[in-house]
Amino acid sequence: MNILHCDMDAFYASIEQRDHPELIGRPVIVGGLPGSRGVVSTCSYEAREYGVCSAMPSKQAYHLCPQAVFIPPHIEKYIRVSQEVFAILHRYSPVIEALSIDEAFLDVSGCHRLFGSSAQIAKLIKNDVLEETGLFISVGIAANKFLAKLATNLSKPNGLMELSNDQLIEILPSLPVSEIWGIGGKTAQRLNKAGIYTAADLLEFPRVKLESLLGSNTDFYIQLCSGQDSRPVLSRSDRKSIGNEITFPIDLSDQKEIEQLLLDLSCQVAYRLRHASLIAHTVTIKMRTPNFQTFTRSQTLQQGVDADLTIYDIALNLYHKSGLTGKHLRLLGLSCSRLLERNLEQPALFADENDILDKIIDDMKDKFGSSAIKRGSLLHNKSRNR
Ligand code: TTP
Ligand code: MG
Repeated sequence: MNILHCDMDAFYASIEQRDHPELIGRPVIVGGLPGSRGVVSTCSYEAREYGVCSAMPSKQAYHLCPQAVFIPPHIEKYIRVSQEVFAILHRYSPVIEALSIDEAFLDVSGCHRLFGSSAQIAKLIKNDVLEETGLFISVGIAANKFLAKLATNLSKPNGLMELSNDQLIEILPSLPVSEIWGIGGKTAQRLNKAGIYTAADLLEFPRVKLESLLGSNTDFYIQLCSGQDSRPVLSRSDRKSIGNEITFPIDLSDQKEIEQLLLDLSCQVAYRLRHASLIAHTVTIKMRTPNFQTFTRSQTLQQGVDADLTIYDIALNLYHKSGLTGKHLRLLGLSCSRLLERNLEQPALFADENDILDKIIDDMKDKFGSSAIKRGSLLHNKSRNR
């Protein structure tokens, strides 16, 4: 059992409780204020008892829990704490894959001589995090990433769980499909409609029919439902690609709308590249038609790219040449691969003229959140606002 999944408890809300001790033990909601059109970023476990959760409109949260203390987010502070937590994680393994501001996988296979068993390493991490930040982190231990994350979720808050094979046999079959990593709300609904509610239901379902529900990911989910996951923990420099995709609420064929979404995806992916100080030598777009056929188109470039509009130009060109313009699509994706550390590549002879604008946009996103600023042409994106 060499994979650890670490995730801070109620991250933003716990930081606010730590900094305002009078809030300890009370329902605290970080996010938009109740009078605004904002949403909940997160809330303390006390507020979760009333049904409040992340991404819920703040108005609804207020309705469920009017006595909660609402606090606007202080992102810069949360980033600072995140850096402290990641510095602690780096003490215990060089193989770390960050998943978000407060969550990471560690592969500790090579670390036992120095620090002891996986459970001992988890305890050391929990102690250090509590001592140095005053916050709780939950740690799940298992043989692979999927199970380690499951162990964390099962043990939260202030959890530490090593998922044994016996526990696995007991827990996994009845696990709701909505709890399986990567199965979002929409897919879970589709599965439920077909009578698949749990991992065991999914494994019993005829494979051919399953494929019409899960497409090219069918085998991957079958493996997860059997407790298998062969994906390695990838530290940043091992990362093979960075990508985002959108499944549309209804199939889209409007070329302008699809182009806008490509621009949106290009900006999201380019931002992630720049944040990781990486540049990409291959840009790939992925399109899935309503009958679940998936098409990809790629371009490999001599000079690495990380600018919003450069990536968009390439993606747009790939879309125009794909033979799928005007066709209905149910999913659109964009990914960048053949990644190189930015400072390892010779700078381009002429700096990309978009660099300065990207830098300004990045600074604003870092300060105010990734939805705080968008390119003007994205503001009227109908599908995103549906
Ligand atoms: P999570 O780890 O998903 O949530 P959490 O740490 O608040 O609670 P727990 O892990 O104990 O369930 O997300 C980490 C932070 O990311 C969270 O504190 C706030 C932010 N966040 C958002 O801003 N919006 C969201 O929709 C989610 C899910 C998280
Ligand atoms: Mg968390």
